[in-house]
Amino acid sequence: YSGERKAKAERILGLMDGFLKNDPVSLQKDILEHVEYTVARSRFSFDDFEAYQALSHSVRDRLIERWHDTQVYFKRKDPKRLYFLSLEFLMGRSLSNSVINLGIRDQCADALSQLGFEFEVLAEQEGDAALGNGGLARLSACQMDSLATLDYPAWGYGLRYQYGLFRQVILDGFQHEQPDYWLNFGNPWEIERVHVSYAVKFYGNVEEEILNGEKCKVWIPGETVEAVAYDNPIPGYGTRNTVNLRLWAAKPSGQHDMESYNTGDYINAVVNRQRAETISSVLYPDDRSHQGKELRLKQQYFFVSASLQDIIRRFKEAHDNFDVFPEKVALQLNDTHPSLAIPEVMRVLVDEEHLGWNRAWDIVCKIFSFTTHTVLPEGLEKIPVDLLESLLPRHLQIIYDINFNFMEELKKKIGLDYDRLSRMSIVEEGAVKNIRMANLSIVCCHTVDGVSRVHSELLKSRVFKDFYELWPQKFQYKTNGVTQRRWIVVSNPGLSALISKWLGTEAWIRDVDLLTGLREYAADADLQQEWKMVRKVNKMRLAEYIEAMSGVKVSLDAMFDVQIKRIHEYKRQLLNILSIIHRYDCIKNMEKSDRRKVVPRVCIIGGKAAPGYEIAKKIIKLCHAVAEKINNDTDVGDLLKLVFIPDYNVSVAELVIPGADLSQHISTAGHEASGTGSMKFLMNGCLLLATADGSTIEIIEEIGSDNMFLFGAKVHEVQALREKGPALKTPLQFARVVKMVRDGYFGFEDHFKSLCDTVEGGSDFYLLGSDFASYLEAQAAADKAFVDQEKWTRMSILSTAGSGRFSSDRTMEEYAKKTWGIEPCKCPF
Ligand code: 73E
Repeated sequence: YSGERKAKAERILGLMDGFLKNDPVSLQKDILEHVEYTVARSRFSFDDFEAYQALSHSVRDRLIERWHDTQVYFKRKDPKRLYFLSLEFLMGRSLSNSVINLGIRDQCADALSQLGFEFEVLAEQEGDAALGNGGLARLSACQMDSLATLDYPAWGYGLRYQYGLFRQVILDGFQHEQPDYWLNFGNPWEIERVHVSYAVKFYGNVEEEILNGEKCKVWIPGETVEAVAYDNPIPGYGTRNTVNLRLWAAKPSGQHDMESYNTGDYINAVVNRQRAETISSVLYPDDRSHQGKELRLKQQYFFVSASLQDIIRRFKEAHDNFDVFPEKVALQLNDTHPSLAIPEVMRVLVDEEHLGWNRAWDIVCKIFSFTTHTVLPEGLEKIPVDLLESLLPRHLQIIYDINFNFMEELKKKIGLDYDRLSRMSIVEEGAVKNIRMANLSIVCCHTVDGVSRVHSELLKSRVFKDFYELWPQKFQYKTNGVTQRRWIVVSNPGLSALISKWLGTEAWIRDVDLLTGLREYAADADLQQEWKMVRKVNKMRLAEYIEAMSGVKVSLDAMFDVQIKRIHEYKRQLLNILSIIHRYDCIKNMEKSDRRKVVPRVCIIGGKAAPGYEIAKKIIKLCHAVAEKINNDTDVGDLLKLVFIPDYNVSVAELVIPGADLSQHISTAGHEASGTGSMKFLMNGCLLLATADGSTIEIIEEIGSDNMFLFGAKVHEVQALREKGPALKTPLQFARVVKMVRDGYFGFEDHFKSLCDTVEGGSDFYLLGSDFASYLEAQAAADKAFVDQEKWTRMSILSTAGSGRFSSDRTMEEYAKKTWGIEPCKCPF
C-alpha cells in the first residue's frame, strides 16, 4: 500500500497490536478472552470442554489471519485456480492438525499447562467432522492438506451436511445406526458467510424466447433454495498459505412466494419453506451405490450450482471475456458425484452468458477433469431420465444435445457399429432410460484419472475400453496418497520425533521422500531399540482403548493384527474372521506342550456397514459371536483375542494405526481401486498382510515383497477362477470353519446361514475358498517373522522408509502438473 491506504493500514495494525502472537503468554491471554467473551464462561472457572472451545477459537483467529492473507494474495496474483468439487470430505478433528500445521503445538501445550490444562485431554473433546463415507472422502481431506502445504491456489467445494456419517452402536453384537448431529456443540472450525449465498433452482419448465433476434432457452424454475457458504480454513504446513474449503448449507429462499402467503395459510407456508433445509441435512451412508434417489440428485445439483455461481462470480470480478476462463479455472470432479457441473456450465454459458453452443462447448472441454474411484461397471452412477427431466429439465436437454453431437462425431470415426455406439452413448436405453454420468464425464473432460496403476489398467482394458480406444490420451492415473502430517505427525508424535532425530531434520514433514534416509539405519541396534519403545507406548495406548471399549484385556506381547475399513464383501473381513476361527480351532486341538510355540495375537476389526447392506451387517454380528466365544475361553487365554472396535472413524484410526503390528488389506484382486488405509499403516511402520490389489502393487515395488506378507489370486487370475466356480477345490480347513459357523458353534445358526451361502455351494464370488490356503500361509509367515523381533523391527523401519511415494503431496504435484496446469502461489509473509 501507499499514501492514505498505507497510513490507514498502519493505524489498524497499531490499534490491533499487529498480527496475533504465538508465544505462550499471548496464547493464554487469547484463550482467557475467548473463555470470557466467546464461550461466555468465567475466566476464573471453566472446564475441559470450555477450555477446548476457547483454545479452538484462539487457533481459529490465527487461521483466519492467514486465510485472509492467502485469499488477498491469490486475488492480487490471479493465478489459474483449482476448484476441487467433492460431495464428501472426511476431515476428522481439526485442533491437533491445525496447531501442528501452524507450528504452534508446543506453545499451545505450554500455555494450557500454565492454565492447568493438558493439550491432549482438550484435543479429545473434539468430535469428528464425518462428512463422508470412507476412502474417497478421507482422500479429499488429505488432498486439501497437501494443496495448502504446496501453496497451490486451490479451493474445495462440498456440502455441509447437518448429519454426518451415522454413529455405529453395537447392541448384542448387531450394528445399529444413530444420527450424527455433529453441530450440536458448535463448530469453531467454520465461518458462516451469511452474505455469500446463491439461489439454486429446481423443477419447472423450459421456455423459448427471442433475444436480439436469436432463439434462446429460459428455465422457469418451480422451486428455489438458498445456498449459504460456510468456510473452513485449511492451513498448510510450513507456509502461511491457508486454503478454503467452502461447504454449502441449504436455507429457505429469500424470494417470497407471495401466493402461498396470500392464501392465508401462513404456518404451512413457513413450514413448506423450511423443508428446503433437508437438501443438506444428511449424508448418504452407502459408499458404492445410491442410484435414482431424488434427494441425492438434489444434493448433487445444489452444491454444483452454488459452487459454479461462486466460481463464475469470482472470475467475472477480474475478467470480462470467457475465452480466458480455461486459463484461470480448473474444475476437478471427484468421481461422477459432481458431474452435473458439466451441463450446468453449458447452461450458464449458453443461456445466461449467451456465448453460443460451440464457444461454450470449447470452454467446457478445456476446464474439466475427472477422477474415477470405481472398479466395476455396476458401480457407475446412473440417473433415471424421468427424474432428471422433472428436477432439472434444461440440463436434460443439454445432455441430450451433448450426446447427439458426440454420437454424430463417433459415427464418423467408427461407422455404424450400433453395439459400440449404444455402449458409449451417454443415454442408456431400456425399460428405464438412464443418463450414464461416467460417460458424460469422459466425453466432456480432458483427463480421466484412475487412482492406482492397476486401477487405470482395468479402466482401459475393461470398464472404459471403448473410450480408451477412442481417446487414449485422456486416460491417466495418479496413485493415491495420504498426508504424513495427519498420519504420522499428528497421530504418532513419538514416531515423528524419532524419525526427525535419526534423519537430523524435520524436513521430511514437507519432503517425505527424505524418509528413505531411514533405510541405512534399519538394522542399527539403537534405532531398533528406540523404534520398539515408541511402538510399545502406542500399543499400550491402544490396549487401554480396547479395554475401555470392549472390556477385553490384551497382552502387549501379542501381535496386534488390525483390519479397519468399511465392511464389504469384497474387502473380505469374512476371510479374516474365518481364519481366526481356524486359528482358534488349531489352538484348541493342539497338545498343551505345543501351545508354547503359538504366537499370541490380538485380532482387531473395525468398520461400518451401510445400513441396508444385510450381508455386511451379518459379518459384524459374526465377528462379535466369534469374539464372545474366544475371549471367554480361559483355555486359550492370551494366545488369541478378537475385538471389534465400534464406531470406527478418523480419530479412532489415528489411535489404532500407530499401535498396529500387522494390518490386513485383503480384497479380492481387482476390486479395490486403490486403498489408502494401507498407506497410513505403512507410514507408521506396520507390516502389511495383503493381496496384490490396488495400490498394494505399487507398495510392493517400494518396499519389496520380502518386507510384507502377500497372498492370493492375482488380478489376471480372478476371472478364470470364477469361471471354474464349483469345480474349484476349496481346502478342507475352509469347509471345516464354515461348517462350524453353520452348525451353530457360535450360536445364531439361522442368522448366519445366508452368510455361509455366500462362500459355499459354488457361489463364492469373492474367492474366499480358493484364497484360503495361501492366506493361511501368509498368516503363518507373519507369525514366524514376529518371533524374530529384530527382523520384524527392521521390516517395520523399512516400511516407513519406503512410504514416501504414498504421500498426497506427490499425488497433488502430479495432478497440478499433468492434469490441472496450476502453479504454486506462495503468500510472501
Ligand atoms: O479403493 C478405494 C479408494 O482408495 C475406493 O473404493 C474408494 O475410493 C478410494 C479413494 O480413491 C471409493 N469410494 C467410492 N468409490 N470408490 C464411493 C462411491 C460412492 C459414494 C461414496 C464413495
